[in-house]
Amino acid sequence: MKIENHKIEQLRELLSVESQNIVIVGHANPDGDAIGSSLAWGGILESKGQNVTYVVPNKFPYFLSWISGADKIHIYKDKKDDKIDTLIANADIIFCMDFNSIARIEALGEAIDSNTTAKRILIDHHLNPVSDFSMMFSYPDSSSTAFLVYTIISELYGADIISTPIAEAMYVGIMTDTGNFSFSNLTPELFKAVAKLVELGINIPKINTQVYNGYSADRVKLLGYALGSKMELMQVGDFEAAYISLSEEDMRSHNFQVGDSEGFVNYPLSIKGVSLSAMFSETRQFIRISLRSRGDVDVNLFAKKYFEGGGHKNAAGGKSMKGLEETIEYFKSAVNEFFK
Ligand SMILES: [Mn+2]
Repeated sequence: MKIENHKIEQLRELLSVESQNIVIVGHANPDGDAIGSSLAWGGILESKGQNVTYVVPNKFPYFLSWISGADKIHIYKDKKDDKIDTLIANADIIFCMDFNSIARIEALGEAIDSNTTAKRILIDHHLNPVSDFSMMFSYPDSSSTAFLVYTIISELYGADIISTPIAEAMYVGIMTDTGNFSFSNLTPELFKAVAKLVELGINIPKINTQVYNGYSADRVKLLGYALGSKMELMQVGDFEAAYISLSEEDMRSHNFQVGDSEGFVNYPLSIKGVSLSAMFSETRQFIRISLRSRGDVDVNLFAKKYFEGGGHKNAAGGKSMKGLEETIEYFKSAVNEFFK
């Protein structure tokens, strides 16, 4: 990943004015990368004398709440929020982190859309960004937005400006979006960045424990139930797929908290031969779909074609307004059509 010099210089110029009102927005159902990259980027801007507000469209998982600055993040909820609307209206710059289209952040997107004065800048690694932005740092070959933020900061100010808490936030994004360094785009530059973060004082075992070993017992039982009772396998020719479905009742009976089903979709891919995994989670408004794949199986295209979604080639998401059973039947016929 090479960030063009003129973009860095444009950003430097823009940020040379101190005390600007800056709003940093992460995507809906924020994950480790959305939260980590937002807090890392905002932390640097704060250290440079900017007034920074953090907003996400809805709650983020509890195992991310230890990250320095997480207590400052505003949750926009589904309806309008006057306090945050005012902050957005008074913003000089809005940074959009880890998503590729204003439409993806629902009610919060409408608030941003009705604001006409702030510059909107995208920092993201998802495919096919929509050109809603005055400036775009869109690098789909970056394994995470947090790594992109690291690279931008290194170019702008040098990596030595990064404090240990900011380095931790970055590492959370890098670690979670690469599946603990097991997915694609694991470049030498990424490991050099991680080496630098270690130099800056991060404690990898500690971060690993906080993110991956900080679950409730109910969550671990829900995982057992999801894999033991709710996973199905299917085959189209020699193409093998698996899916998990969780109803609202399944989640309620396991005292579901936001983030509890994070990562479930990865487990079916550990079955030899399975190259597509899907998870369906029932919410009040729609069925949320998470997709993961191996190798050339392109779930970005699949999600775009059938589930109003997208993301990356091997990790994408989407939704369905049909009921849970109907969505699963639709998924099966879609797999039959797309991967035959
Ligand atoms: Mn990401």
